[in-house]
Amino acid sequence: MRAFFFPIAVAAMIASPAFAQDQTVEIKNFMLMTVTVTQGSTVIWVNRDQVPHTVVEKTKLFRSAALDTGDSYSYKFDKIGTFDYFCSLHPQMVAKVIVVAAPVARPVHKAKPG
Ligand SMILES: [Cu+2]
Repeated sequence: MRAFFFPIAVAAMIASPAFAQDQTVEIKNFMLMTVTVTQGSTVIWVNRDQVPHTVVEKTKLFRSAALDTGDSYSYKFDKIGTFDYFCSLHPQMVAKVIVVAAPVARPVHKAKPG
């Protein structure tokens, strides 16, 4: 009946959350996207519209130049928090980047040998 025992370490690996992960945000149809990333991640914005856009944080933490079609801008988020940003050319375009704590790394305990 030993087939009932599954390796615990494998299950733990599958369940472990991702750490800092870069995320790409497409700017389309005059819309910015709200994204949630872990601390230390880089967000990359790519303009998919046929008009220029910018990404500017409300307190000027980051501020891109005008992005033409296909241009991109990236910013690394080292601080936890909620960052409101907008397009300076179209101020109705608003969204947020929400930065959450990266999970603490924990060693995976091996199952006791049978
Ligand atoms: Cu815009």
